[in-house]
Amino acid sequence: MTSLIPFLILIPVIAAQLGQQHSPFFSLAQNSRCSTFSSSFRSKAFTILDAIYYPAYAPVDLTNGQATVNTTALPAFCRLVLRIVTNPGNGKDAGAELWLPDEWNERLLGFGNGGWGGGDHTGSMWDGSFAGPGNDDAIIDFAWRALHMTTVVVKSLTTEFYYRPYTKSYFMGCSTGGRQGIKAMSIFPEDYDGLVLGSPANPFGQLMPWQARQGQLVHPVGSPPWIPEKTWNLIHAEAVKQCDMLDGVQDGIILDPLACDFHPETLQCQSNADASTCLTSERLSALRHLYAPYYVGPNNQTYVFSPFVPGGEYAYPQGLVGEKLFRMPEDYYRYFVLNDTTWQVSMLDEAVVAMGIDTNPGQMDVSKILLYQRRNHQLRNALLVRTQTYSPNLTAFFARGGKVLQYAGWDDELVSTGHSVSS
Ligand SMILES: [Ca+2]
Repeated sequence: MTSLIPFLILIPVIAAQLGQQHSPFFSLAQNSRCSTFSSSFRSKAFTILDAIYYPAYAPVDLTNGQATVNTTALPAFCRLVLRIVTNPGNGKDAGAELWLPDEWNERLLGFGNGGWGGGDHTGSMWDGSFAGPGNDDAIIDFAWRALHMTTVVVKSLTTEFYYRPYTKSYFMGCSTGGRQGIKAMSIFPEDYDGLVLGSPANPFGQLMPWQARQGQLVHPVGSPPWIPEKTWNLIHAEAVKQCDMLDGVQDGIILDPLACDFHPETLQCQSNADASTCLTSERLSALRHLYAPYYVGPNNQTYVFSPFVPGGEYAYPQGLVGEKLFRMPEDYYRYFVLNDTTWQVSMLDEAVVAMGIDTNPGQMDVSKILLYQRRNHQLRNALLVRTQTYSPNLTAFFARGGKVLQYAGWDDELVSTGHSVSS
């Protein structure tokens, strides 16, 4: 049994106003119920590791490698620490928590993960080594299974705890959490009635090579195309200068970056210029690629992912084009796709890109995204010959009245916005 722990908290939504007082007797009863519940409700589907009652406004500090929770602002609740069996065949399980407020409005709210949330709790949320090599159960749990199994269990537990069922179930997630929500809508349309999804890391098999490629365009640090942070500031000022007024308000904000036809060549260095005050031809070339959609394949006909947009230059060096290469793509190919712990991002080529998309590890993307059709199964001979439309198929979710809000940040330094914008 491995220790894959997607840190999912499902919180029955708090009905009471935070300032509302509870009677001492009521809290005492709830405290008792919290402590006895774990021994009164047993199932092969899960284990309750711990049950802790927090009085109203008690300190709650659960900060660890994957989550930051440190507050005194919560009403009284019972916290259940769970292990959810995700593969009964081999005992594979995943971690989750269920928070049950004393006063409940009969609604559930699930929270998704970020980064490699779904990895080992003892490591960083950016460490994907939990997945391999060859840990298929961990990959499937990360892709979709742990969330679904957890959702099923906590719905049952909540009903038992309150002696009545929930009326609505909601989900919130950003980045990886956004992808989790899209996947849930697609294959388990009954799991949630409404979802709020931010900057979904989706399609993951296309996001990963794009993230790797953005870094490769400027690395290594100090090489001719490398763009230092102070130069990014220069580029940002120029982008704002060119496009701020497109929205009619001079406020330093480019309201619609897609309307901005940014020409960074206005910053091109003239002969004998100080390179810290302008863009060399190598930097300018890198910038053009960073701000252009990522295509691969014969004649660059196959779309992979959307680009950075003008206006976010103060954020981009904090992410994919910073001094330290973003780790997720390397771990994705090492542990999820290639089972090769020596693989490095500098080895990324179009055959590896195709391999990742074709493999779709754990079926984590909402559908088999057939951007590529390989002529045979030899990686070396992978060819990119076909483009198909991305189709998440959310018909069943919407047919039952499901609702979703999706948002993205134009200046997101890790997940560009084009995947959330229809044109
Ligand atoms: Ca403006």
